[in-house]
Amino acid sequence: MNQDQMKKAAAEAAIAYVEPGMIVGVGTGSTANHFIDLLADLKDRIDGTVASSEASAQRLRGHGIQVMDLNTAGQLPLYVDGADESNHQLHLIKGGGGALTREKIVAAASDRFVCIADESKLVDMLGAFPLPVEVIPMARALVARELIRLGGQPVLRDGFTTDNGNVILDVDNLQISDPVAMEDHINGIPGVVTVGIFARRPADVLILGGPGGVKTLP
Ligand code: ABF
Repeated sequence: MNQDQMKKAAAEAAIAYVEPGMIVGVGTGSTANHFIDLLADLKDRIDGTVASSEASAQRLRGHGIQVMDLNTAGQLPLYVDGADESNHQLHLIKGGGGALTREKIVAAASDRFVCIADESKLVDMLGAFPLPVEVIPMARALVARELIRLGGQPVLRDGFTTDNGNVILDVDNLQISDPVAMEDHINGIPGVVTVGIFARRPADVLILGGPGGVKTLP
Protein backbone atom coordinates (compact mmCIF):
# COMPACT_ATOMS: atom_id res chain seq x y z
CA MET A 1 0.00 0.00 0.00
CA ASN A 2 1.61 3.30 -1.04
CA GLN A 3 1.20 6.63 0.73
CA ASP A 4 -1.64 7.78 -1.50
CA GLN A 5 -3.56 4.55 -0.91
CA MET A 6 -3.11 5.04 2.85
CA LYS A 7 -4.47 8.60 2.53
CA LYS A 8 -7.47 7.27 0.60
CA ALA A 9 -8.11 4.62 3.25
CA ALA A 10 -8.18 7.33 5.93
CA ALA A 11 -10.56 9.42 3.82
CA GLU A 12 -12.86 6.41 3.33
CA ALA A 13 -13.01 5.87 7.08
CA ALA A 14 -13.91 9.55 7.62
CA ILE A 15 -17.02 9.19 5.44
CA ALA A 16 -18.59 7.24 8.33
CA TYR A 17 -18.78 10.52 10.30
CA VAL A 18 -20.99 12.17 7.65
CA GLU A 19 -24.68 12.08 8.60
CA PRO A 20 -27.73 12.97 6.48
CA GLY A 21 -28.61 16.66 6.52
CA MET A 22 -25.16 17.79 7.62
CA ILE A 23 -23.31 20.83 6.38
CA VAL A 24 -19.75 19.46 6.30
CA GLY A 25 -16.55 21.47 6.70
CA VAL A 26 -14.02 20.29 4.12
CA GLY A 27 -10.26 20.72 4.24
CA THR A 28 -7.46 21.10 1.73
CA GLY A 29 -4.71 18.90 0.35
CA SER A 30 -4.37 15.51 -1.31
CA THR A 31 -5.93 13.56 1.56
CA ALA A 32 -8.86 15.99 1.75
CA ASN A 33 -9.21 15.63 -2.01
CA HIS A 34 -9.86 11.90 -1.56
CA PHE A 35 -12.55 12.81 0.98
CA ILE A 36 -14.11 15.29 -1.46
CA ASP A 37 -14.21 12.71 -4.23
CA LEU A 38 -15.88 10.19 -1.88
CA LEU A 39 -18.32 12.85 -0.61
CA ALA A 40 -19.68 13.15 -4.15
CA ASP A 41 -21.60 9.92 -3.62
CA LEU A 42 -23.40 11.51 -0.66
CA LYS A 43 -24.12 14.91 -2.23
CA ASP A 44 -27.89 14.35 -2.29
CA ARG A 45 -27.93 13.39 1.40
CA ILE A 46 -26.00 16.33 2.87
CA ASP A 47 -27.18 19.94 2.99
CA GLY A 48 -23.90 21.35 1.72
CA THR A 49 -20.28 22.07 2.56
CA VAL A 50 -17.99 24.84 3.71
CA ALA A 51 -14.56 24.76 2.03
CA SER A 52 -11.24 25.74 3.64
CA SER A 53 -9.76 26.92 0.33
CA GLU A 54 -10.66 28.09 -3.14
CA ALA A 55 -9.05 24.90 -4.48
CA SER A 56 -11.31 22.68 -2.39
CA ALA A 57 -14.35 24.81 -3.23
CA GLN A 58 -13.62 24.34 -6.92
CA ARG A 59 -13.20 20.58 -6.51
CA LEU A 60 -16.45 20.33 -4.56
CA ARG A 61 -18.37 22.35 -7.15
CA GLY A 62 -16.87 20.13 -9.85
CA HIS A 63 -18.74 17.23 -8.22
CA GLY A 64 -21.97 19.25 -8.06
CA ILE A 65 -21.65 19.63 -4.27
CA GLN A 66 -23.03 22.88 -2.83
CA VAL A 67 -20.41 25.14 -1.24
CA MET A 68 -21.70 27.63 1.34
CA ASP A 69 -20.30 30.70 3.04
CA LEU A 70 -19.37 29.97 6.68
CA ASN A 71 -21.37 32.98 7.86
CA THR A 72 -24.47 31.45 6.30
CA ALA A 73 -23.73 27.92 7.50
CA GLY A 74 -23.02 28.86 11.12
CA GLN A 75 -21.68 26.25 13.57
CA LEU A 76 -20.76 23.02 11.77
CA PRO A 77 -21.17 19.49 13.15
CA LEU A 78 -18.13 18.11 11.32
CA TYR A 79 -14.85 19.22 9.76
CA VAL A 80 -12.65 16.77 7.86
CA ASP A 81 -9.12 17.79 6.89
CA GLY A 82 -5.57 16.54 6.53
CA ALA A 83 -2.41 17.58 8.30
CA ASP A 84 1.33 17.65 7.84
CA GLU A 85 2.11 16.30 11.30
CA SER A 86 0.20 15.17 14.41
CA ASN A 87 1.54 14.36 17.82
CA HIS A 88 -0.12 11.86 20.16
CA GLN A 89 -2.26 14.61 21.73
CA LEU A 90 -3.67 15.37 18.25
CA HIS A 91 -1.91 18.72 18.13
CA LEU A 92 -1.26 19.33 14.44
CA ILE A 93 1.05 21.10 12.08
CA LYS A 94 -0.98 22.30 9.11
CA GLY A 95 -0.47 24.66 6.20
CA GLY A 96 1.79 22.76 3.85
CA GLY A 97 -0.95 23.38 1.31
CA GLY A 98 -1.08 27.08 2.20
CA ALA A 99 -4.69 27.08 3.46
CA LEU A 100 -3.96 27.21 7.19
CA THR A 101 -5.96 30.37 7.97
CA ARG A 102 -9.28 29.21 6.54
CA GLU A 103 -8.59 25.70 7.85
CA LYS A 104 -8.17 27.07 11.38
CA ILE A 105 -11.36 29.16 10.99
CA VAL A 106 -13.46 26.21 9.84
CA ALA A 107 -11.97 23.95 12.51
CA ALA A 108 -12.90 26.54 15.15
CA ALA A 109 -16.48 26.62 13.83
CA SER A 110 -16.84 22.83 13.97
CA ASP A 111 -18.09 20.61 16.80
CA ARG A 112 -15.96 17.67 15.67
CA PHE A 113 -12.69 17.91 13.74
CA VAL A 114 -11.73 14.60 12.13
CA CYS A 115 -8.15 14.67 10.84
CA ILE A 116 -7.22 12.20 8.08
CA ALA A 117 -3.66 11.26 7.20
CA ASP A 118 -1.27 8.49 6.30
CA GLU A 119 0.60 6.99 9.24
CA SER A 120 3.81 8.88 8.40
CA LYS A 121 2.21 12.05 9.78
CA LEU A 122 2.17 10.76 13.39
CA VAL A 123 5.24 12.02 15.27
CA ASP A 124 6.37 12.20 18.89
CA MET A 125 7.22 15.91 18.72
CA LEU A 126 6.03 18.47 16.17
CA GLY A 127 8.53 20.45 14.15
CA ALA A 128 10.32 18.17 11.71
CA PHE A 129 7.93 19.57 9.10
CA PRO A 130 8.71 23.27 8.47
CA LEU A 131 6.08 25.29 10.35
CA PRO A 132 3.92 27.44 8.02
CA VAL A 133 3.13 30.95 9.26
CA GLU A 134 0.79 33.21 7.25
CA VAL A 135 1.99 36.81 7.42
CA ILE A 136 0.80 40.22 6.24
CA PRO A 137 3.31 41.11 3.49
CA MET A 138 4.49 44.36 5.08
CA ALA A 139 5.42 42.49 8.27
CA ARG A 140 7.44 39.72 6.62
CA ALA A 141 10.87 40.87 7.79
CA LEU A 142 9.63 41.82 11.28
CA VAL A 143 8.05 38.40 11.78
CA ALA A 144 11.10 36.64 10.33
CA ARG A 145 13.39 38.39 12.84
CA GLU A 146 11.18 37.27 15.75
CA LEU A 147 11.05 33.70 14.46
CA ILE A 148 14.84 33.67 14.26
CA ARG A 149 14.96 34.85 17.88
CA LEU A 150 12.85 31.77 18.68
CA GLY A 151 15.53 29.57 17.11
CA GLY A 152 13.71 29.11 13.82
CA GLN A 153 14.98 29.39 10.27
CA PRO A 154 12.18 31.13 8.30
CA VAL A 155 12.06 30.85 4.52
CA LEU A 156 9.62 32.82 2.37
CA ARG A 157 7.45 30.43 0.33
CA ASP A 158 8.57 31.61 -3.07
CA GLY A 159 5.94 32.83 -5.54
CA PHE A 160 3.02 31.89 -3.26
CA THR A 161 0.13 34.10 -2.21
CA THR A 162 -2.59 32.72 0.06
CA ASP A 163 -6.33 32.90 -0.72
CA ASN A 164 -6.31 35.87 1.65
CA GLY A 165 -3.58 37.79 -0.24
CA ASN A 166 -0.81 37.13 2.30
CA VAL A 167 2.58 35.44 2.22
CA ILE A 168 3.83 32.33 4.04
CA LEU A 169 7.04 31.83 5.98
CA ASP A 170 8.02 28.18 6.40
CA VAL A 171 10.02 27.88 9.61
CA ASP A 172 12.57 25.13 10.02
CA ASN A 173 14.44 24.03 13.13
CA LEU A 174 11.77 24.84 15.74
CA GLN A 175 11.60 22.36 18.61
CA ILE A 176 7.87 22.46 19.39
CA SER A 177 7.90 20.72 22.76
CA ASP A 178 4.96 22.84 24.03
CA PRO A 179 2.63 23.33 21.02
CA VAL A 180 0.08 25.47 22.89
CA ALA A 181 2.74 27.87 24.19
CA MET A 182 4.45 28.11 20.79
CA GLU A 183 1.10 28.71 19.05
CA ASP A 184 0.26 31.49 21.50
CA HIS A 185 3.70 33.09 21.20
CA ILE A 186 3.80 33.17 17.40
CA ASN A 187 0.15 34.26 17.24
CA GLY A 188 1.17 37.28 19.31
CA ILE A 189 3.74 38.59 16.85
CA PRO A 190 2.30 41.66 15.06
CA GLY A 191 1.71 40.81 11.40
CA VAL A 192 1.09 37.12 11.94
CA VAL A 193 -2.30 36.13 10.54
CA THR A 194 -2.16 32.43 11.41
CA VAL A 195 0.45 29.97 12.67
CA GLY A 196 0.10 26.42 11.43
CA ILE A 197 0.05 24.91 14.92
CA PHE A 198 -3.42 23.53 15.73
CA ALA A 199 -3.05 23.00 19.47
CA ARG A 200 -5.51 25.45 21.08
CA ARG A 201 -8.03 23.65 18.89
CA PRO A 202 -6.58 20.18 18.17
CA ALA A 203 -8.24 17.46 16.15
CA ASP A 204 -10.90 15.48 18.00
CA VAL A 205 -10.25 12.32 16.02
CA LEU A 206 -7.19 11.25 14.01
CA ILE A 207 -7.64 8.55 11.36
CA LEU A 208 -4.33 7.14 10.14
CA GLY A 209 -4.09 5.01 7.03
CA GLY A 210 -1.41 2.35 7.17
CA PRO A 211 -0.36 -0.89 5.42
CA GLY A 212 -2.65 -2.94 7.65
CA GLY A 213 -5.67 -0.65 7.31
CA VAL A 214 -6.70 2.38 9.37
CA LYS A 215 -6.06 3.25 13.01
CA THR A 216 -8.20 5.80 14.87
CA LEU A 217 -6.92 7.94 17.77
CA PRO A 218 -7.64 8.60 20.56
C1 ABF B 1 -4.03 20.46 4.56
O1 ABF B 1 -3.60 19.17 4.42
C2 ABF B 1 -2.89 21.27 5.07
O2 ABF B 1 -3.11 21.90 6.28
C3 ABF B 1 -1.82 20.26 5.16
O3 ABF B 1 -0.65 20.89 4.82
C4 ABF B 1 -2.24 19.27 4.14
C5 ABF B 1 -1.60 17.96 4.16
O4 ABF B 1 -1.43 17.63 2.84
P1 ABF B 1 -1.70 16.20 2.27
O5 ABF B 1 -3.08 15.79 2.71
O6 ABF B 1 -1.59 16.40 0.79
O7 ABF B 1 -0.64 15.29 2.85
O8 ABF B 1 -5.08 20.50 5.39
